Amino acid sequence: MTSGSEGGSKVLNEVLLAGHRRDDAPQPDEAPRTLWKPPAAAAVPQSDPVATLRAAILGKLAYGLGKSPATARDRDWFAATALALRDRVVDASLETAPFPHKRVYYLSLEFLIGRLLSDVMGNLDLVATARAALAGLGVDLDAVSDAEPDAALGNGGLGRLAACFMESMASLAIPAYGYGIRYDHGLFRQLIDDGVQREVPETWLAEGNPWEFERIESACTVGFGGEVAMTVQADGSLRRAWRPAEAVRAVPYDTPVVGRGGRHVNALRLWSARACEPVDLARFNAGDHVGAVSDRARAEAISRVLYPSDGTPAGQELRLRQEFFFTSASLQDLVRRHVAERGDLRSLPDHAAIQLNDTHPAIAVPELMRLLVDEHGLSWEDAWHVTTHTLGYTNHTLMPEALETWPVELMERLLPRHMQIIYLINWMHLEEVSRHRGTDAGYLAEVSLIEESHGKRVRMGHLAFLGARRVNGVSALHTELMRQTVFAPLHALDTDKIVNKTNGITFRRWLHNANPGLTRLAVEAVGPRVLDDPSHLAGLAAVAEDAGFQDRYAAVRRERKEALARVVQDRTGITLDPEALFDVQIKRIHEYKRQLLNILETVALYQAIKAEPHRDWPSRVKLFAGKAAPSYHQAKLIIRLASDVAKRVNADPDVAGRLTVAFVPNYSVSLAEAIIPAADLSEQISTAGLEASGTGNMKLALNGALTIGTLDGANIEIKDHVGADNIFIFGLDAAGVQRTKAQDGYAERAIAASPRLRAALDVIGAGGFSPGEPGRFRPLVDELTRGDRFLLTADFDDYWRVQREVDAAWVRRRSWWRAAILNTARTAWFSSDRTMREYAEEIWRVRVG
Ligand code: 26V
Repeated sequence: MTSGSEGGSKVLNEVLLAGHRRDDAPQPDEAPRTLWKPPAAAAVPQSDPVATLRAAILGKLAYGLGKSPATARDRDWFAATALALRDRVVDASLETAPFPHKRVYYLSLEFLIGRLLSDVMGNLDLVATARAALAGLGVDLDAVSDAEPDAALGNGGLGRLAACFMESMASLAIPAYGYGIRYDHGLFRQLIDDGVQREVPETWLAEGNPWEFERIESACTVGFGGEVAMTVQADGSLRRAWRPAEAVRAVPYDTPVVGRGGRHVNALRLWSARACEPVDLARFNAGDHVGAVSDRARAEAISRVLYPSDGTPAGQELRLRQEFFFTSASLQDLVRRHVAERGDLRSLPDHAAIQLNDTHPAIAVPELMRLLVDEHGLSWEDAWHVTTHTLGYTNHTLMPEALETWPVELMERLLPRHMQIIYLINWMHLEEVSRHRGTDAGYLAEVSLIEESHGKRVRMGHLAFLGARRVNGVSALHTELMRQTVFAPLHALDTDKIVNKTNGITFRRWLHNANPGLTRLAVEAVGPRVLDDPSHLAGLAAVAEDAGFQDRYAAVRRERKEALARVVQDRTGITLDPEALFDVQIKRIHEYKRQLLNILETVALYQAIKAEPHRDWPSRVKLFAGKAAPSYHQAKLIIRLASDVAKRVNADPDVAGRLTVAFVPNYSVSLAEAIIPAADLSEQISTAGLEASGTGNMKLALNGALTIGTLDGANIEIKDHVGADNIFIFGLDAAGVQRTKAQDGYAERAIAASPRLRAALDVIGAGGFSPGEPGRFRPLVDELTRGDRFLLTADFDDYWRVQREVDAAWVRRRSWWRAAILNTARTAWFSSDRTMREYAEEIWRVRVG
């Protein structure tokens, strides 16, 4: 502050201090009661990092937020701290090479980020400094961290993966932009009313977002509808131009993503939809005040809410508008950048790699073609070469109901030029296929971009496949199944195109930040280099049998379990015993993930304990958390069953101290960060062949939970890494699932052969957990007895058997801790740094670092 501003600051101080002092506001030890001034930055010695950061925070509190310490709430301290740290990130970004040879563009409809404060502090090595800076003001860093809302711009695994990838790319100094939508409202908040899920809007932006920069100068326009005009060029050739009927402004907001050590910063660029005209003045002046803003409401609806469907194709026009909106804006942005930097768009593949996270941005194939051909005058052949050497496509599920297709009629109405381009791509593709493979109509129908079985629809997976240079699956099994099932006909045309990239997770968030106690132990055991290179975790194997180390490892777990018990008590009123085995299943609620199998086993265990109360049952806590899509009735019923079982079991003195069940509401990234370090057992029990990868499985194994799981997704690779002795595998494998499904009546036979399963189904079906409404859970029991699409009945007995092995293993506590430590020691490969290096080398062909 200069002396010239002193007078002004006096006035400002009076304004600041006119606010009410809250009784619970922290009383800062340095602030005078009457006149408070933020310390002048120049007066703080640079050699004192704590004082420097404290001054920066106080400066932001005053001049960024207009608040004094006396009136600041935790939320204000959070914003001030974030703004102060953002300055440091900006400083670091100015060091980041502005003109890299090649950039990655990661297009994703979802980025499930969670909180950013501890990420940023951790990567800037400022956690201790920030803690001390705030402590000197009487403010607790943990309370400040908790005041940050989660950025929940995603549904589950796919969105969280995008967030892990962004962090890893920054840490590896891979020049990258993440592109997505800045939803005003992220994933709904889940309330559980007497076991029933209720959705309420999430409001992460209600008090502003200190991390982002609005970049109005980089806004662009996205069109919809209208028609395609044809003009004859001077040379006699035809040129087509799309004349959209409607235009929406796309305004970008950049969130800097800082990598480990603050050496590299990338941007997450999220688009917000804005009307071109804020109000229709003619209508307003004619007295139609609502109609005057209706176009605006329609335009801005595009970025209003995240679709919570998690895979079930929404089938709604707004979803297609969201997909095209962010894809078009992102492509326009990167094309403009390329032209500015390099001039000729034919060199785009040398300088840009565009990754499509699932098919949500698959409209990029015709949109990039349109930009290149219609807007920039490239020949079709050149444009197709550029497109197919720039795009990559990641598939995240093979379940038929989750594969995106759009009605041709809708595409023609909303994106007429794109539909023409899709037809042209398809025509050329089918021509070539028939030249090489003959004209077998069945085969041609399988590889066509247009599915004609129930109305004409565009297959977005096929479109992405044709437009991409590489197509990848997310685990070894999933990639193999891609080749053998959904993409087999296309795979036959180019057997090099499908590659595997097993998913990973960022260890900075999921180990270092979420579990500082375990991180400290690892650093003590193998040295601080483990923070930069997780392969050093392998050194923990040497102390896996060391009783002293085991005790410290167990003490860290114990402390996290006590902390989690407080959270669960708070949210549910249920008391957990930290001595018990914490058995957790945390993920979206889906029939294929088989939470119901876990509940059936819980019910069977409850019955078994009641039948033999004097047996030595080890004490177990069954913890569930996860959201159901709002219209997914079976999933909501599964939540209700878990809650009803919890209510009855927890109230029954016969099982007290041996079995406790809790459904923890409103699962989120932040809740995951609290649960994962406290978990002893990780439930990964999907029907084999259906979970593409899973990433929670990796987070839990890394934190030392033992996995009970099927041979599905990345569980298989986790088993390969941790060793068969350190994981509990049960049930049918993917081939066994196929064989069993081919046999009629397998469910009936399985139920007949298992008295234990029968008894559990009987008590649920008869209303044993819903006495006020005996038929409540009939739909769940009916699904299992008539069809059982996800083979719960086929796997139940083996699951029960292996759960009893878990009981026995838990009792032999020394060997349990040995296995847990070996899980931590042997999961380094699941770092998303490894995944990103593989993408960089084999898909993007971009330099790392
Ligand atoms: C959604 C639905 C909804 C309808 C019923 C069937 C079904 C099947 C799958 C999905 C998920 C859609 C895409 C997705 O989120 N995939 C997830 O991607 C993660 C990151 O690659 C991966 O770890 C998960 O296994 C995969 O389900």
